[in-house]
Amino acid sequence: MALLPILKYPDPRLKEPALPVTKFDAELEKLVEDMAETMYAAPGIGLAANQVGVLLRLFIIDIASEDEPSDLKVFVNPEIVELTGTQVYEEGCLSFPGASEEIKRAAKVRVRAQDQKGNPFELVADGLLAVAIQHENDHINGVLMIDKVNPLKRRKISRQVHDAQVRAGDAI
Ligand code: GNR
Ligand code: NI
Repeated sequence: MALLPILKYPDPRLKEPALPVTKFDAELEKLVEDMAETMYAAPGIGLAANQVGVLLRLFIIDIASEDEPSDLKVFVNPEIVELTGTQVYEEGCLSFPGASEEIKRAAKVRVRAQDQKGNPFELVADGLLAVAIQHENDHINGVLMIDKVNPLKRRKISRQVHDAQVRAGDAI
């Protein structure tokens, strides 16, 4: 197991669309394990492969709360096949430390994907899980939460990320 460095906005690699996974091998399983360790350590409720610099169509999600057993969901080559309704949720992103913003998305999603062994599955989700699936699916298409908001909120997010980096001592 290994902790992977998480790319931060405005790293240009976060804007690149990821490519389909074709090999379901030990290397993929190791990547999923390392991503899970990285997500839990952050802590976060989701992580897309391109956030750790791997341009593959793969993300993981675990929305279980601290007092619940972990519930890791692995989505390889996901396809959102149905979006219904709308909801607004105050989102954060591990690539935007210190920032959060209300984002409007579908209330309910139907997604088809494969697990890390290549087995296909279909899942219908609402609430936070639906938000997380849409957030992570955006990541693997090179779309970030800052791309979903108006220019005013965009400036707010940029400032929040910048200020958080200054506080962390890793920006000039
Ligand atoms: O940890 C995360 N929390 C979160 C909260 C509301 C909506 C989306 C998210 S995803 C985020 C982790 C992350 O950046 N995944 O890409
Ligand atoms: Ni994110």
